[in-house]
Amino acid sequence: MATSQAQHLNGSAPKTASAPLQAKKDFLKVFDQLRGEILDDPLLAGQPDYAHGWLAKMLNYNVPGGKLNRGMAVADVLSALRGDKECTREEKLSADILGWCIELLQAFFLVADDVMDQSVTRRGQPCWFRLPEVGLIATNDSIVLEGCIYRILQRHFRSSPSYGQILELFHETTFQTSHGQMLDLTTTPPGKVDLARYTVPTYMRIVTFKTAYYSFYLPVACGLIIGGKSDDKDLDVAKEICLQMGQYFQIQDDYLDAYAPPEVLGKVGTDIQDSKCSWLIVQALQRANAGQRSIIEDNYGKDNADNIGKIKEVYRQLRLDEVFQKYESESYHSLTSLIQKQNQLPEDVFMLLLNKIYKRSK
Ligand code: GPP
Ligand code: MG
Ligand code: MG
Ligand code: MG
Repeated sequence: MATSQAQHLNGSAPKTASAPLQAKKDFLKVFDQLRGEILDDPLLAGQPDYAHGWLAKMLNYNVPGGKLNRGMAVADVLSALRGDKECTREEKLSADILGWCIELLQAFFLVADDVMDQSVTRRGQPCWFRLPEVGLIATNDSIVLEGCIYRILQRHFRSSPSYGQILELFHETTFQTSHGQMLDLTTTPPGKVDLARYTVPTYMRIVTFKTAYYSFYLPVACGLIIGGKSDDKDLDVAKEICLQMGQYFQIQDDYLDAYAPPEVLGKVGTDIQDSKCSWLIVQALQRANAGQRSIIEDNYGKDNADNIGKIKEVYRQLRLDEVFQKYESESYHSLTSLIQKQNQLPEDVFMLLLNKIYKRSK
């Protein structure tokens, strides 16, 4: 993917306060290019203006407005692999294109997840399906978002020796994530709350599959592929660390669902009324006395401010905020030692990601 005549970029960018902002701007520029390619896709030739307009609006609403951590991680992994050596402009572009494919995958998942979770807001705006003109068209839009990934991969990677590996990676990750989502949903069939299901092993399987593979292993594996360091041993080491990091990330997500102000988080929590197998309820059930357990039985999974308030009061009595903070610092230390223990890949490949999420507030 790299060419020797390509202009060189310094992997270790100057550490000024505006460097991350500039990196985000550069990454967003690549999105402009890819969006143009999708809108002008020859397979859609002749589409009516209103369909073209719908596609443009749908992409703008759902793809670029997040933290972009996953997408930008591909280029971060590549520069961590290179260390002091430079990566070419072409390699950086390949990393950013794969990064946008991950952001498209994330947009596909989130549009669908918000329908399934009956969420209200996402990234500080109404969920896409909540727009009166959208509704269940969002279901098809999520499929369109997924389709865009494979149009981009074909256009930009078809002639690369890694094309097959990249395709397999995206397909396997989607399969794993859909399994996680299935567990998330079937552990809590609508209208039925079975507290006996909310165990630590069940919880860990849900979060590993629904979040860790696509949010951490996928970006790192993409960076390793672009950087030419993706044999089985490299990927095994990356997988072990990334899955643990992804579990920690989803535990933060579950904690923030109940504890973060929605205006900071960009979304209103729905886990209590959706009776999710969330980290908080698993911890609460392990610590609750008989009275608290009966409050949980009577109020969990009910979409009413009074019921939700009673569950939050049990969380407060059990000091779950302190339990979480202790877990968070233990998790950071355990991840750091796992990262330091291996010699297969540079520590920065993982530490850059970990430091971006440690003690996050959104
Ligand atoms: C996060 O769950 C997991 C996903 C968004 C994956 C969805 C997978 C599909 C195949 C649709 P979450 O519901 O806790 O996320 P959030 O809190 O952001 O709604
Ligand atoms: Mg959700
Ligand atoms: Mg969900
Ligand atoms: Mg959540």
